[in-house]
Amino acid sequence: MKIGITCYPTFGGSGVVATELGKALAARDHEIHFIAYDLPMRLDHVAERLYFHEVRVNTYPLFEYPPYAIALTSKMVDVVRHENLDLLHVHYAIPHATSAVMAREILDGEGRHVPVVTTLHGTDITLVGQDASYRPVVEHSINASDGVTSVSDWLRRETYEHFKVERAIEVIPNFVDIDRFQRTAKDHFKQAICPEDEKLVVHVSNFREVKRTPDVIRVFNGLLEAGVWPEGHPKHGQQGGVKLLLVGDGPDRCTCEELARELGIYQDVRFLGKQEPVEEILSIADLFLMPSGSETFGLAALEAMACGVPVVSTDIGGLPELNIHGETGFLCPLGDVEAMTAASHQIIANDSLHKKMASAALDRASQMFDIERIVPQYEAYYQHVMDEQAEAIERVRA
Ligand code: GMT
Repeated sequence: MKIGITCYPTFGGSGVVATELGKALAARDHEIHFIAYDLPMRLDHVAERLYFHEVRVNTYPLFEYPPYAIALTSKMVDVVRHENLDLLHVHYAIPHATSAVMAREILDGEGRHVPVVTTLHGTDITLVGQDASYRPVVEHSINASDGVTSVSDWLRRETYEHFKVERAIEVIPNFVDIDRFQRTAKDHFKQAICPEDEKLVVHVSNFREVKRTPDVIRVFNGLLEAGVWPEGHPKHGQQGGVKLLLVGDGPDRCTCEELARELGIYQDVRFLGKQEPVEEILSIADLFLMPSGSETFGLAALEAMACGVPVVSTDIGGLPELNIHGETGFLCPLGDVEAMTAASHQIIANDSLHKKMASAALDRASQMFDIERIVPQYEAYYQHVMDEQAEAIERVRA
């Protein structure tokens, strides 16, 4: 198939999923055309059957707000016409689904029928999409898509609850490349970050308010105070024994830096900024923290689990579909720093529990969310949508 993929190219789960999906589809002999305003973050190498088309927004003194959705629609039309695409797959409804539906209408007028598949990812449904300034258009674009998928069952239910959507929504969960996200020895980091073989807690996010990153600092502070030096270590019983690595950047980073300074723990926290490849860091972690206020799936937690890292997360959104309480980690009430600290301490201060959870995390990631299992679900869904459209065209002709 020849597939056009549109996503947000910057840091963020939907862009990562879209890019990894495109790369996997290209490896499975499909021709993939990314259509976005910038090169997607993880589209970091040239490969056969992978193409990138940049959307350029022409500015004009009259435009206070450059009309990106229109420029994207025009680019989609152009790429479908010249590359003979079979299908457009857009990730995150705003404005991608709207542009794709409009592009489809323009192309329909030329006798080209290109179905649109929309994947709902997160705040396009749970937050931004519900704002009155977007809602009617989001609702229309979902209903007008030829196929709609969501990344968790919870998100599917939320969509039905908050929007007038009658069409079927297929749940296709996020995925991870088990061969790439693997556990490795900590050796190369030992001197630089944990010279005394301290445990490593990791958090990866875009530091937006919804990620509640200051809670990561507070939980980590609680762990330091409790102390996690293993038995037999000369410092056993003392405070410390753990370091925190923070990957990513965004609005709350400064707040987190200030909080770490205020608590006097800045020397135990490393702010690494935007890092790729993230698997190098996850592969040496002992615990992953995700205290989010809203999370439709939690891709970063899945990537950690694939590296055999137990997860302490909030018990919200799609997270319980990923992180199994008491097996792959713990689920705690939203904002309950004490509970998250106790859960984290329980895992990293107890070697046998840690081992058990690490192995359960890896098993769950590989048995349920391996790329080899999920990508064929997208292929089958594309085929289903294309068959349905072909039948509908036949019916009209007959
Ligand atoms: O919706 C967002 O706020 C951003 C979105 C993204 O595009 O980065 O994240 C969502 O999509 C990810 C990939 O499907 C999920 O793993 C995240 O849980 C989800 N984020 C939220 O729901 C906050």
